[in-house]
Amino acid sequence: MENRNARIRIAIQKSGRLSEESFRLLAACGIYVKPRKEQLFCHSDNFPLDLLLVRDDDIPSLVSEGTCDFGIVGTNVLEEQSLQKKTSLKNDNEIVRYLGFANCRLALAIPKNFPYQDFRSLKNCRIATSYPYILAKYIKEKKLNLQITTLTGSVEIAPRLGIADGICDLVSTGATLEANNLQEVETVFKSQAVLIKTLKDFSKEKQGVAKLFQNRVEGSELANGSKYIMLNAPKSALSTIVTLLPGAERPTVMELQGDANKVAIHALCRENIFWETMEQLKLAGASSILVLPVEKMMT
Ligand code: PRT
Ligand code: ZN
Repeated sequence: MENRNARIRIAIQKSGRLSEESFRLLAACGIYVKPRKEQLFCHSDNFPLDLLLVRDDDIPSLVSEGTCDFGIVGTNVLEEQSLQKKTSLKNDNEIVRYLGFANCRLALAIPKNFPYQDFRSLKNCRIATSYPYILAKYIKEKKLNLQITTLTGSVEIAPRLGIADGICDLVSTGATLEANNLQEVETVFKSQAVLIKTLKDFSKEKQGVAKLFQNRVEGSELANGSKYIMLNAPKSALSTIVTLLPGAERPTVMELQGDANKVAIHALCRENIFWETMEQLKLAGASSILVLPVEKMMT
């Protein structure tokens, strides 16, 4: 019978901007979970992992308390809650990996007709935000005096309602600010999704599963930004060509049969390869250039 203590539990957002990519990450790790409608707890049949589908705001504390072993959340939520908890609870989780999705920034924005020169123009202004702790830390560092008005949603309409002079809210494309006649003036905090892990102790069996899971996340992340390149080149161009390969480590170089002056070069590139790089390789003498995606990687 399967040992229940050896299953890991991960909290991810039920529905919202983090959900799709969180599921995609699990799939890239070869972990298949099929949540049924309205089901908050589901398990994977092919990996000892259970999923808890919740609101993103609940994820840091579920992981801190050890109800879940891992979680995927934005650093905005993590930072806000850990600044808030500094006065009460200790934050009991760690970031194990930056995941590179749900990128956004917490920014200060003001009405377009506001006479703004630099952040000192905001002195004594009322700023509406859902992130009062991150904003308080920022203004303390900047030695700026502001009045913070905490709102839980629809922050962007606060200036129009006359309850604030400006806002501090998450921005990704800037379309919401534009639609509300606001201009972005300062970046307060840059955010992206992260994988967090509890600092509570794991049983020995769970430790093994957790390590396996983290290795798969790392492997899929590494593979994500990597390409495998194969090309032929004159031996004399070898050193130039190797310097052109982005993020390549120790390429394999093989002599081509029937042509002692030419070699085949194969390399794993840890960065994307753009058309410009291929054109430069061709100019340096490379031919038959093939770029292949890397699906999985284990180092
Ligand atoms: O229900 P639940 O509490 O789980 O979801 P939520 O409504 O709190 O969060 P959700 O799904 O909106 O966002 C989840 C996480 O995605 C956030 O905590 C961020 O880490 C990240 N993220 C990335 C964003 C954005 N981009 C974003 N653009 N979160 C919110 N926005 C909002 C922003 O508040 C503003 O209203 O989108 C609007 C601005 O977008 P642009 O593209 O018009 O600039
Ligand atoms: Zn939320």
